[in-house]
Amino acid sequence: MPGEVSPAEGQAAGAEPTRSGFVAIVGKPNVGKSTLLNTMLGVKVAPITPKPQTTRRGVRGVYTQEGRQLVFVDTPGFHRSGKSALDQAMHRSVRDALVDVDAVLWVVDLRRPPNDEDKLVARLIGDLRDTPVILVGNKVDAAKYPEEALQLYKDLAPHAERALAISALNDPAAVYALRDDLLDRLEEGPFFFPTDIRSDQTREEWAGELIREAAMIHLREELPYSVAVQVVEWQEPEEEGRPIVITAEIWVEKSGHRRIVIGKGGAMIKEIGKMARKQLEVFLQERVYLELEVVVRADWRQDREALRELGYEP
Ligand SMILES: Nc1nc2c(ncn2[C@@H]2O[C@H](COP(=O)(O)OP(=O)(O)OP(=O)(O)O)[C@@H](O)[C@H]2O)c(=O)[nH]1
Ligand SMILES: [Mg+2]
Repeated sequence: MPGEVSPAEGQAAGAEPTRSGFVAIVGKPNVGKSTLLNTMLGVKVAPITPKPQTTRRGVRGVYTQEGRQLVFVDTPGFHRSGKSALDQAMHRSVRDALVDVDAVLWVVDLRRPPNDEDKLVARLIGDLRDTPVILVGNKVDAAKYPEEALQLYKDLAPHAERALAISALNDPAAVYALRDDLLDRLEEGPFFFPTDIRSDQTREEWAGELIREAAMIHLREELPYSVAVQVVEWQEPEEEGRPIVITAEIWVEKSGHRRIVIGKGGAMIKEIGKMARKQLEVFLQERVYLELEVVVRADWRQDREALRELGYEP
């Protein structure tokens, strides 16, 4: 994996050698993996929604501090695989993320005891022999019996080297303590990303994820899962005071879906656009004009070519 990106600057002559490492974040859907990543980095690199299976590709988030670089790999929630090509691509991206990493964070939801999906993840990481696994019990802020729950998860991962209870959403200090622990154990190695880089996504991919996040939050039932977003144009303003113009396609699988995403008199697409634009403006610190088009791309979830275009194919 590290071979894919070229080592960056950061090793000044005579300076201390740099330290670096990869950390995979895995777990079943909706436990808070992407929230944990975003809190670790202090910026929003990954989309978060209350719905399971939000993350679809293994996004890398980079944290660099004083000669040390941690590369986190956020992964799609590991779930009982459906038959679609998308489901299979998501599974592969979890398995790929576990190859060649220096540590694995297994994130679980302490509000509930383990279920079959957690057991699936436990089996997956149980096969890792030489990689340290840290069990991260998340959502402790909302858990009734956190200690009991954490113990049940520990029983599923007897090889985990430690277990902790945190709230990725509400207790950044606990997340930073975990980050410091990971920084402390880094071994000597080159930086894999330039020091000012926070993720391996292009700005278009990142913006597309924020738009998809807004769509997933607004849509119901099966629809959040049949939507994909492709940013097709990004125009920086030519004059001061003008907005950045971002043009994106929202892909749906059927023309019936298209009608729902557009909504009565365009009400739904307007809401989605408003939410996405606000988020984009917060992070870009600039005005944004968002142009959204809903496109029917029949059965894109079964279409390997479409999955490649969307970057979902690992
Ligand atoms: N109460 C509470 N909610 C949390 C916490 N962390 C995350 N959440 C919520 O859990 C939901 C899922 O969070 P995500 O970060 O998208 O979860 P994920 O594991 O990345 O989900 P997938 O990408 O679908 O696998 C969101 O509604 C978050 O706000 C936490 O510490 N406490
Ligand atoms: Mg996620």
